[in-house]
Amino acid sequence: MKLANIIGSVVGGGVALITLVTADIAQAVTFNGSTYSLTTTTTWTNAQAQAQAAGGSLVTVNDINEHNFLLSAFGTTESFWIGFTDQDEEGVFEWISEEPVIFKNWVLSEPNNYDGSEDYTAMNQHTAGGWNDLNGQNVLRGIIEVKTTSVPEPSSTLTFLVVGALGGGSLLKRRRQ
Ligand SMILES: [Ca+2]
Ligand SMILES: [Ca+2]
Ligand SMILES: [Ca+2]
Repeated sequence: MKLANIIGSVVGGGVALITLVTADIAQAVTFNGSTYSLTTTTTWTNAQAQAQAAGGSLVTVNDINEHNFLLSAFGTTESFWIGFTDQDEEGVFEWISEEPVIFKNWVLSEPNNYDGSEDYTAMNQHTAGGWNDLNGQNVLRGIIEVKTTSVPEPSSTLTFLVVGALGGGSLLKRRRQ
């Protein structure tokens, strides 16, 4: 959430919104090149929309270190939406950020796609840090992850764009590198 958005909210006079925004900023924490904060209490899809509006997505838990960090930063009792979903293909959970699936922390017997309608993952379910697939219409706060370390643009991509802009020869140019 940018300062301009906060000012906009103040000008707009949304008292409830201001309170939530302030709380999110207070909880923003950083770890290993990412900044984390919380969405409002809402459905998975809306939580993901809030994360995208903040420039990121619902958290991708890449490894045990990030998992442990999340538990220390946000606690082990409240359940939070994370960015793990099988909405595209039943039973195939993927990160909404499209990062590779390396780490998982399902609790025993999960994911179970209960009632045939569970495609979205929450952490701190049944156990500290444990994952469970839920119906996305449940309302929880979600953990937003925004990458704060920018990856420098590869020079080859830059050359490709310049050559392309000049009109032609881009494939040839690219192959030579
Ligand atoms: Ca991550
Ligand atoms: Ca499912
Ligand atoms: Ca489940």
